[in-house]
Amino acid sequence: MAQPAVGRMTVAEFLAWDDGTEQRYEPIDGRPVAMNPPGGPHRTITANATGVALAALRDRPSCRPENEAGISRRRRGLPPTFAFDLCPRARQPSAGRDREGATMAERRSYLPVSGMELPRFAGIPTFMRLPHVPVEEADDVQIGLIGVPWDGGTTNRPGPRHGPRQLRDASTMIRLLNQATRLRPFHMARCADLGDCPVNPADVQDSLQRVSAFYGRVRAKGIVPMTAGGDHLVSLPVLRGLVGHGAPVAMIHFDAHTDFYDSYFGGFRFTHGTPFRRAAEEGLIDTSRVVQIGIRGSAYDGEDVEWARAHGVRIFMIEEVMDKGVDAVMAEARAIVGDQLTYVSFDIDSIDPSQAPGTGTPEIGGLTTHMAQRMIRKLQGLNLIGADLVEVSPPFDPSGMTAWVGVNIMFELLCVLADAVQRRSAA
Ligand SMILES: [Mn+2]
Repeated sequence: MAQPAVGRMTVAEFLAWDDGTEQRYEPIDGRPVAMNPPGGPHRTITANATGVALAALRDRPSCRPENEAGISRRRRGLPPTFAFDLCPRARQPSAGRDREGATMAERRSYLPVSGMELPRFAGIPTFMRLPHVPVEEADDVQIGLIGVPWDGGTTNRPGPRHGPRQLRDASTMIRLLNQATRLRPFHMARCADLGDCPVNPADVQDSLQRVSAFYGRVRAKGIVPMTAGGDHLVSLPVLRGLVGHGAPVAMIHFDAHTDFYDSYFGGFRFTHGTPFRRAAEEGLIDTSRVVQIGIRGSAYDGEDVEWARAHGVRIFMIEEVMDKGVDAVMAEARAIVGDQLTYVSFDIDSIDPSQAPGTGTPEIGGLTTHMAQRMIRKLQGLNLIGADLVEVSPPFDPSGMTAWVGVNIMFELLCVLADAVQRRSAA
């Protein structure tokens, strides 16, 4: 086939195109990629070869003039391009730089699509309008936003399996800058939507294995996960994958419930009320460095709280939180986890149901959204290895308010995760 004229190519043209050389080109990261044939003209295509919809690609940061690649092009005196670039699979020998002098890192962009370019209600939603990068291709991603659409551990009102999709939609509202802390997480760490973790809605143990295997791959890539559940049992396989056979980690856990129960329904040990009992037994968390914040409500018998306290967990019941205030509580929490590797788990039901009603087990008298924001910001500087936001249940969230709360909590968590990533990579 003759080479098409320089300019835009369709996917079909790209796939059919043979430039008559040994050089082969293929997409990287499952996203639009650049193609600069050595010695040949710069070409662009209008969709990638992995079948991602054209409309989605138009929304990609790599297509936008304000993204890193665009800035890089401007810096080099080149016009911004809305087309994405294709990179030759076989690297050119010049230290990984292409004909225009750009490195691979400069070519890729992990910035969200700007609401100044494409309205926030438009386009195919990914978490925070980040690029979608499958985990097997996420070689330079530092923070992966991951959905776990599963609620097989739910004992009462189900629905968090629908959480990731609604959270992705709501997350299109999130912007770049945290005005309170001045952190810009997307500029501090390369963030991407790694998609949804595979699950089996009809089998608890199979799902636990699938999730832990997925997070094992995330860990192997050195990616810090920001998880959107899913019910709270999701945290167990996430910790299994993330900690593996390593030393138990510290944890800061926001919740109305301890989730330290032993079993339900006559000995069944895997529900969203038991994940941290299992995590403690399996050596995934160090209970002497676990802090729980916001615990309240009526209880079965208090056995969960007694067991946790007997194993060194610091439980801040909601009354103590309200009496002492955010700063004092978080100062003590920080002192307990110290510089240990620390996981953060945030159950949306820690927030008062007047502000976050869409959850399976609401308890009155909870944290306000503002308190939660202030508390998460106090995690900056800790040695964080990952975080989750769980129990958003769209069927009980007709206003969509709970998802708004959830994605803003995710953004606060992302800010402190990005800070941890940035400091570790600078060390
Ligand atoms: Mn919970």
